[in-house]
Amino acid sequence: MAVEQTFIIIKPEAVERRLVGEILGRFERKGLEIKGLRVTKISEDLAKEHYAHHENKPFFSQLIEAITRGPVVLAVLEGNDSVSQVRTLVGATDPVKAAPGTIRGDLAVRLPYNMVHAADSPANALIEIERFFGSCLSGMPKGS
Ligand code: FUP
Repeated sequence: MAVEQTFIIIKPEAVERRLVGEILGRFERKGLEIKGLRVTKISEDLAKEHYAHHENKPFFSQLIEAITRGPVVLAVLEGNDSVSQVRTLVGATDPVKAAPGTIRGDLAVRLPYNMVHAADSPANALIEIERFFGSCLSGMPKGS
C-alpha cells in the first residue's frame, strides 16, 4: 500500500444542495487528508478537456451542462491507496445502481447528477490535479 493523492470534484448539484460538508466529511472520517481545496466554476473548455474521453457519447452535452452550471468544490485527498478508497466511498457511476452507504447510493437519484467525480487511476489523478490546481499544488511532496 502506498501513500498517494487523488482528485475529486464535488459537482454543482451537491453544492446547490449544501452537501459539501457531508461529502468532505465522509472522506475525512475515513482517514483521508485534504491536501488541496478550492471553490470555483468550471469553464466549458475545461469541462470538455476533462471529459474528452466521453466526447462521442449521447450524454456528452448534458454532462458538460451539469458540471458547468454552478460552483464546484475541487479537492486533493491523500492516504493509502486513496484512488481506490475514494472510488469505493463514491460508489457506482449510476446512482440507481450505487450501493447504500456510498455517496452516490445515499445522496443521488439519477444521471448525470451523481454528486462527485473521482479520478479513476493514480496516473489520471496526477493529470487532473495539474489540470485543475496547476502550479498551486505542484511540488508539494506527498505526506508533507
Ligand atoms: P465515473 O468515473 O464513475 O464518474 O464514470 P464515467 O467516467 O463513466 O462517467 C462520467 C460522467 O458521465 C458521470 F459522472 C455521469 C455521466 N454519465 C452519464 O450521464 N450517463 C452515462 O450513461 C454514463 C455517465
